[in-house]
Amino acid sequence: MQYRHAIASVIVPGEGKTLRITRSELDRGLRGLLGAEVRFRAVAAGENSLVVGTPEHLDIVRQLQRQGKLQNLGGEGYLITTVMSGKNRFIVIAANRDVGLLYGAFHFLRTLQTHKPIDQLDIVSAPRIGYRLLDHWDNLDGSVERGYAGKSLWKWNELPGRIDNRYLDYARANASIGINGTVLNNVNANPLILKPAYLRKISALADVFRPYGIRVFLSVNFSSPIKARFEQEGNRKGGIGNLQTADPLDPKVRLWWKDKVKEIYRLIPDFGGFVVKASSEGMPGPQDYRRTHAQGANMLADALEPFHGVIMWRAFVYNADVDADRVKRAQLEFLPLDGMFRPNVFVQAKNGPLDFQPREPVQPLFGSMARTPMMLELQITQEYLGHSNHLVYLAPMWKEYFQFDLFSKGTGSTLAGVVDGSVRNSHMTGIAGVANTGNDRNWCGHFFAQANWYAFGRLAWDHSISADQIADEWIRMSLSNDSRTVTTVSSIMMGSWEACINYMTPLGLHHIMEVDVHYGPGPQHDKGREDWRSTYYHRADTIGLGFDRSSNGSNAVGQYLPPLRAIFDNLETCPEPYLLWFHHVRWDYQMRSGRTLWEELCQKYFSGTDYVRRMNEQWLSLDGTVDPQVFSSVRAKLKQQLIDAAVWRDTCLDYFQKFSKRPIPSRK
Ligand code: GCV
Repeated sequence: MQYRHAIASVIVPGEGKTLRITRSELDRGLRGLLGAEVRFRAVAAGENSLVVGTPEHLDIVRQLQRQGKLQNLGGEGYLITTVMSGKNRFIVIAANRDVGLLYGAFHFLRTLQTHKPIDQLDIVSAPRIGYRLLDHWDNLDGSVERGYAGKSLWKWNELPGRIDNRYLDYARANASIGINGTVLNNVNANPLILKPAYLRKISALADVFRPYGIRVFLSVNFSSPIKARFEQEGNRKGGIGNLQTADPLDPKVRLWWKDKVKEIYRLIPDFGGFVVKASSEGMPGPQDYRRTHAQGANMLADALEPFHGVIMWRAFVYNADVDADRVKRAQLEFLPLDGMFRPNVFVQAKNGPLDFQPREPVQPLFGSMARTPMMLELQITQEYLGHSNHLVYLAPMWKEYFQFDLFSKGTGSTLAGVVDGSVRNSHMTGIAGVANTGNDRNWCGHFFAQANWYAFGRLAWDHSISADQIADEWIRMSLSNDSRTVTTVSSIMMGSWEACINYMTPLGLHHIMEVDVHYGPGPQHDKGREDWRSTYYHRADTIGLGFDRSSNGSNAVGQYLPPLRAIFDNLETCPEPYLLWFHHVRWDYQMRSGRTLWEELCQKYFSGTDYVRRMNEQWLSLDGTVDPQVFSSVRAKLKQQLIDAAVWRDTCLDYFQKFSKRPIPSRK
């Protein structure tokens, strides 16, 4: 009733695609939420209204502009404020650009849908990070690397002729959380993506996404300019050109890329740029020609620079032949190049130095690269966290990473501050999330995996929002505003990540999953390349458990800045969540709880599994209060999660017990 009274009409003047979309989102959203038709008017008509516009279209917004209220909004920010006009109350959504209005409209709809008061609004919101991208690891054959939600959303065989309706819903969903770019294809890039036929398809997608503020980016294969000679390697190394080399210093190669980039911009004037996985996991790169990452990245950056495109050069590198400790490799290869990259190059690193494990310390490169914009890569798809079978709410994990202090400019140099540019006063800022979307009916495989897509967008926009708040919003919008439901679901979600760590890799264990599929436990795995073996990482023996990365071991701790390196180096001060990441610890070592390491390990595995049992019970208590289809699909997934958690617990404890030779303590 209150909302209906406050929104007797809606005024969104002006033309253009983004404004039309804003109007239609408000129409659709308000009709659903208010249960009534929405009256759109050209001008105010002596009633309470929702008024949406830029200074170009509305007097009331020009006034706000004169008062300096639009000053800090940039191109994407917005404000939502209450303005009295005589007896009438206007809710004004104002922005400098149309896309800000779209974001503001979604914020307003969220406010209603989560049942927040709207009588005295005073919301100012602008993104803290510039590039907020989803990275799709989608292959051209429709498969998705590490995708657990069906096939790729992109129907390459139908494009550009047919525009699937889902592209629009994809754009709407992303715009509603502030995502402003999409990398369409896998970083293990097939060079064919740069063929003219594909570029036309991509251009059609870019046309769909553009009015939603979403720009298109591509992953490119460094060997693209060379002849397709290596098809037997699954197209990883072959190219689409006719050159003999992809050497970044070769003038013909540089020209090839310049021409290709021009061709792209002719079709897609706002094309965003390239992501490059080079000299990494068998992908070609500058090192094939004895050139550095900087030389490779700069060649591409030079081609993109005239069009304001950027390079996101990944730092996901490791080489067992060179290093005794895989996690050190990125810093060893990249730190010497700090300051040598062109201004339109990001070095893009995963949150941790290994590979999206359930928990890692932050990649030290974020602290040490002082003169290169660092882009953060998070993984929304749950490669190592139970795929789309396990309910694991990732916002608490991402918050932990964001809040991790790297001490690059003294205390308070958090990862969030490095990524949003505030620590180093830099303006090139970016974050990417490896998408968990696919063509499954529910988009993400697990209903609750949608919460992770949502949370990624919300945190990319504003990393200061709490994980609780994001869960609360998502639950209210996706399930129910009923307070018991909200509290129960929130409690399931909030502890789910820690539970997953506990039943998979507690106390800093890592990379002990089954090989290749990365789903179940595989602590015994001891074959094939060394740095893919579980035994390489856990180092269990009769003395103890864990990888010694202290100054007496691989000295990976030395890659962190003081005082962090000393804190991690010392067994007594190393935070217990990272203990076995940094230390080989005796089985009888006394933990802060008073238990021995072995007892603590058992306790963690049991507590993780117990939490999943409680999640099952809590969910069952919601029977009848949430959508029945959602209820039954989540119930089935939670049952599976409990089975899997117990398998993890029992496999790992049985295996480690062979070394500890201690009894598994009876459970309390
Ligand atoms: C896209 C891990 C994954 C690979 C992935 C790679 C990467 O190794 O298992 O599937 O490849 O990371 O991020 O490049």
